[in-house]
Amino acid sequence: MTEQAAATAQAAAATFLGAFGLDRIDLALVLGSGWSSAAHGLGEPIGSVPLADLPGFSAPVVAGHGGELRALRTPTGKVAALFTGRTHFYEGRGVEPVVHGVRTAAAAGASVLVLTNGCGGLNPGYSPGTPVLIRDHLNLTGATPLTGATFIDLTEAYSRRLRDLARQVDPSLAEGVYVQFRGPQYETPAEVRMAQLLGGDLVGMSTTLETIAAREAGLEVLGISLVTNLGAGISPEPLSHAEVIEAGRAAEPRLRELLTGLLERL
Ligand code: 8IG
Repeated sequence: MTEQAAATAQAAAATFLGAFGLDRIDLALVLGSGWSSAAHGLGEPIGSVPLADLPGFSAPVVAGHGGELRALRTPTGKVAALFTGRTHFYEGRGVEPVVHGVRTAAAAGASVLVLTNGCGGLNPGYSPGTPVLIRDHLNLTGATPLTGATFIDLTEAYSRRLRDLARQVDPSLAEGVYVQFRGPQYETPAEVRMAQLLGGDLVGMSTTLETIAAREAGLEVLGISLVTNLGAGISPEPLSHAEVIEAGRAAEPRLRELLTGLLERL
């Protein structure tokens, strides 16, 4: 991370904390496609700021990818910061804006980061609407948020402790390897077969760069994907943004229980 990136994250954290008279947060949660309605009403609201009002952030571009940072109190009295949207690598502004939220959460004192996303499923057994815990990832973006000789260990990038905690809430949760492509186009059927051959279970356009930045910052990471569609070519249907929205709607009760149970345990 550059000194400039660290300073901007510090400034954003100070602005956010100052807006609500908080001295620190305990954890942060990033909502991906299909997750926002499930997170509605989670915890006791403290307040909310538009991301665009915080140093280093700009408004997200995709409809349904909201752009607020909310502070809320969890049932155990911890303070959580909830990002209702994220910046994606495919927006073309480079890696720094993609991981700025993670760095801001770390600068604000968070020790745990929950990253959620909507993604394509590579395993035909994952029907749309299935949440899957991320066990590991393949970063196929060719990018990294790290600068210089920053040798970060990713052996357990996605915390086993947090995955076990999530399974206490929902023992039926599957676990898989998340493959990040740069996007914004979805994969071709040949790319989907490649990702399957490489050991992937899930394909998406987020999360891996954020996880790398989180591990650099010392955050413990829980990644949860909502499979919203099968990878291209697995089913004869073309991919549509409408099915992404619909899968989120259908999965809402299960995701809400999962997030609620997690907040009771984190
Ligand atoms: I939602 O099938 C969603 N995001 N790369 N592939 C990729 N990203 C996605 C997909 C998908 N579905």
